[in-house]
Amino acid sequence: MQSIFQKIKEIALDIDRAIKDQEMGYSEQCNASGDDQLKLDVYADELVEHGLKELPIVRALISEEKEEPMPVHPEGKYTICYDPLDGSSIVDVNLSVGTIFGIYEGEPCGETLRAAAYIVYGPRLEMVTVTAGDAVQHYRCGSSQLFNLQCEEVRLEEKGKLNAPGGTQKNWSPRHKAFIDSLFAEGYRLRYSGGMVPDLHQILLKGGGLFSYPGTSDKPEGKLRLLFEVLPFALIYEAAGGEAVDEQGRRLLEITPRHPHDTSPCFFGSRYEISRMKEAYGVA
Ligand code: AHM
Ligand code: MG
Repeated sequence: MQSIFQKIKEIALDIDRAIKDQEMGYSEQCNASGDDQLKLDVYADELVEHGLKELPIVRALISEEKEEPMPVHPEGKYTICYDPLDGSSIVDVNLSVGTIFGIYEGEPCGETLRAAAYIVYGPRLEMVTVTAGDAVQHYRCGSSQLFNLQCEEVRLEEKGKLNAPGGTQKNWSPRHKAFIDSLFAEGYRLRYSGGMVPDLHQILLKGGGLFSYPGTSDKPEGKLRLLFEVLPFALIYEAAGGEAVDEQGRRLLEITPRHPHDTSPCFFGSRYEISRMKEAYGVA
């Protein structure tokens, strides 16, 4: 696993440079979920693919930007699913974006997820990693281009103060709206940038809160993809002492996607906010 994390650090430096230097316009393609691809999405995808392909331990790659899985080394152990540039719709306005990795052993699903990592490209370059069963680690890259360990065990508090509610409010269910309103009425503060990496990173490092992306009238299965976005963060939040569930209150890590690009409504938070969600949704 260390060879994969090491390679991810190298890829992070390459993508960070590309964000700063490359052209921002749209490519002429769209991805498997039907989103228009930026030239930067395509380039970041190539950087991840070329980097990870070098590792004999990698059996296959599945990218959010590609329709089909890509076989790599038949003898390899891990299938790595990744979102090369999450939040690409906010990269043009210079908000933070990220890259997310889920490292699976066998058919990718919650049960086979062995490790996860994400990179945040913000004013600083940071990385968070976890291997199943171990603590969540937080790194920051200095001017030496080295990732220095900032915290060897990131932990969520029992209850946080931040609320990051995703999706278009007009399309929320009345139940979801009432739940989100009740958190604000309790004193929670709105923190939502439109990038799940910086939004979840903020909640993780500030000790807790809730990030939600529910099923909506236009997207009943939510927007966020299981293999590349939802499951890696579920592993990280659970390992940090929080919880990650769907609208039935089921652990996201118990979900098996039927298709690599399947999405799921999702709720990530510290224990208190998730217990409030389960009560509000009647799934406690
Ligand atoms: P992307 O992978 O196309 O960038 O979309 C994922 C992003 C997440 O980072 C973010 O949480 C979500 O889309 C925001 O969606 P919305 O604007 O509907 O709240
Ligand atoms: Mg994404």
